[in-house]
Amino acid sequence: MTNALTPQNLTANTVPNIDLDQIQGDVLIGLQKLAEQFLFFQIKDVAGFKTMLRKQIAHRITTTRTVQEREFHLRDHKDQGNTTPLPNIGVNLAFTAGGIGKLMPATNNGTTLGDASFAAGAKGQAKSLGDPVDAAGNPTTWVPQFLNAAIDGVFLITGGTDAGVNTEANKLLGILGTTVAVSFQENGDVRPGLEKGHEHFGWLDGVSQPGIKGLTMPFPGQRLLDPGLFAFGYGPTANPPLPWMKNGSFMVFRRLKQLVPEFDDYLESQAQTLGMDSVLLGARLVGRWKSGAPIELTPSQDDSTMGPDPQRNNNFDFSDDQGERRCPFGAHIRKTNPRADFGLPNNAGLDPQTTAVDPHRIMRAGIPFGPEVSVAEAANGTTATDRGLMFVCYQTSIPNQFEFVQIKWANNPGFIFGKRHPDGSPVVTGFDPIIGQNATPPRVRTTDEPVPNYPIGNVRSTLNEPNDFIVPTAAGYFFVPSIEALTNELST
Ligand code: N7H
Repeated sequence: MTNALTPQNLTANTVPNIDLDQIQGDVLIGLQKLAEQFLFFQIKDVAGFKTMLRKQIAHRITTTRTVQEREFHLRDHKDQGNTTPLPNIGVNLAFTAGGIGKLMPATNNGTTLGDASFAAGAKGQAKSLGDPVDAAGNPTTWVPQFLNAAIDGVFLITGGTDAGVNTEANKLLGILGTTVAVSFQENGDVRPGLEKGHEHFGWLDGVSQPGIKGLTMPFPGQRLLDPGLFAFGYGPTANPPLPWMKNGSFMVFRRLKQLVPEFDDYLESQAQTLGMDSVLLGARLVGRWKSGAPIELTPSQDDSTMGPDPQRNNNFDFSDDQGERRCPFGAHIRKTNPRADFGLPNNAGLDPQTTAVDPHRIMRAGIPFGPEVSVAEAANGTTATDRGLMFVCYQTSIPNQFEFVQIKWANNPGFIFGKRHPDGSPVVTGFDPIIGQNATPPRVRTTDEPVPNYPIGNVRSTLNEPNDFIVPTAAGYFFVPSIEALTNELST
C-alpha cells in the first residue's frame, strides 16, 4: 500500500523532534516497494546472531530518514519522465515475543514489553480475531510453517524488482549463516500495468492513512495524529514500557488469501438478487469505487480523476450521511474508520473522533502477493493458486489498534451502534463485508443496506454473505526495534 505522504508534504513539514534516524523506514512513511520479500526465520545460535546483528546487520536497516530522502529522488526521477524502477533496496527487521525472549531473557519471553497480544502471539490470538480454528483453538487455514515452526523474526526486504530483493535476502542469509534457519520466505509484488497500486479484488489501496503531527502536511480530510500511536516515545504516552522501546513499534502481519473469482461471481449473482448493478454493489461494500473515489462524495458513479487525487479522495467525514444514504455504515472504510459517526465536536470543543476513533487508527503498509487471476480461474469461478494481501500494519498497542478494529468494529454486527434509517427504524449494521469474520459456524455474514437510497428512498435491504472471501493463511505479531536498540540492547 502506498503511504499518503508525498515528498511535497515532507519538505514543508519535517520537524526534528521525531527521530527519523532511529525509527525503521516502514513504520511511518513506508519503504518504497514494487517488490517485497518476507523472510521469516528462527534464531539457532543466539550469541552468533547477536554478533552479526551488531556488526553487520543493524547498519543495513533502512531508516525513516532514508525513506524520506528516497521520496525526493523518486519524485525527481518521475518528473524527468523516467519509468524504470529505481533499485531502492530497503531492509527492516522485527522480532516476535519469542525472538525478543531469546535475545533478552530478562523480558520474560517478551511479556515485559507491555502488550498482552504481542506476548500471546498471533497464533494465540487467532481465535479471538474470528479466524477459523479447531477445537483446541489452532488455526485451520494457516500454512504449516506458521503452525509448526517457531518464528523468531522477520526481515522485510523491499525494492524495485523481485531480483533485487532476492539478491538482498541472499546477502543477509549469507551474513547470518548458521545463526538462523529460514522458516518461511515469500515475495509480494505490486500488480502489473493499470492495476498498479490496486489490491487483487481491484480496488486502489493505500488511499487513506493517518497523518502524523510533525511529519505530514495533511491533505484535505486527513487527520493529524500523535506519532506515539505508531512509534514509542512520543505523545500521547511519551514513556515506552521499557526505555529501549523508544522509536520502536508493534507490527501485525497477516497473509490474507483473497478468493477473487469467487468474490467477482458473488457480486454478480448477489447484485441480480438485489436488483442492482454489481459494480455499484462492490463500491457499497468497500465504501469506494475501484478507482479509489469515495461513494460518500460520488455515490452514483465512479469518478476516476477523484480516485487517485489526494486533494479530494479523503475530504469527507460521514457527518452529513447519518441515514447511510450515500455510504452504508457497514462499508469497509466506514467500519474501519468511522470518522465523525460518533458525533461532531460539542460547544465545549469535545470531539468524539479524537477520543473514540483516532486512538484506534493503524498505519497500513502491505503489498499484494500471488499471480493475476488466470483465464481458467475466471471462467471456473474458482481460485486455483493462492493470491491476496500481505497485510502489514503498525501501532503501539495491538489490542487497542489492529485487534480493536478487527474485533470490535469489523466483526461486530452491532457497530456502529444506535443509528437509524431515514424512516426511523433502527440500523443493524452487520459485519464488515470485506474483512469481517463471523466465528460462529457456518460463518455467514449479513450487512445492512447494500441497495442505495440515494438521493431519496426508503427501501430496506440486507446483504447475505454465505462465505468468507478473505481467508487468513498465516500471521505474526512483531516488535520493530529502533536502530539504537538493535545495536545495543538486542545485540549485547
Ligand atoms: Fe482494508 N479492499 O480491497 O477492499 N481496505 N482491506 N483492512 N482498510 C481499505 O484507504 C482491503 C484490512 C483498513 O481510513 C481500502 O487504502 C482488503 C484489514 C483501514 O478510510 C480498501 C483487505 C484491516 C482502511 C481495502 C483489507 C483493514 C482500509 C480503501 C484484505 C484491519 C482505511 C483504500 C485482503 C483490521 C479506512 C484505502 C479509511 C482501507 C481493502 C484488509 C483496515 C480498498 C482486500 C485486515 C483502517
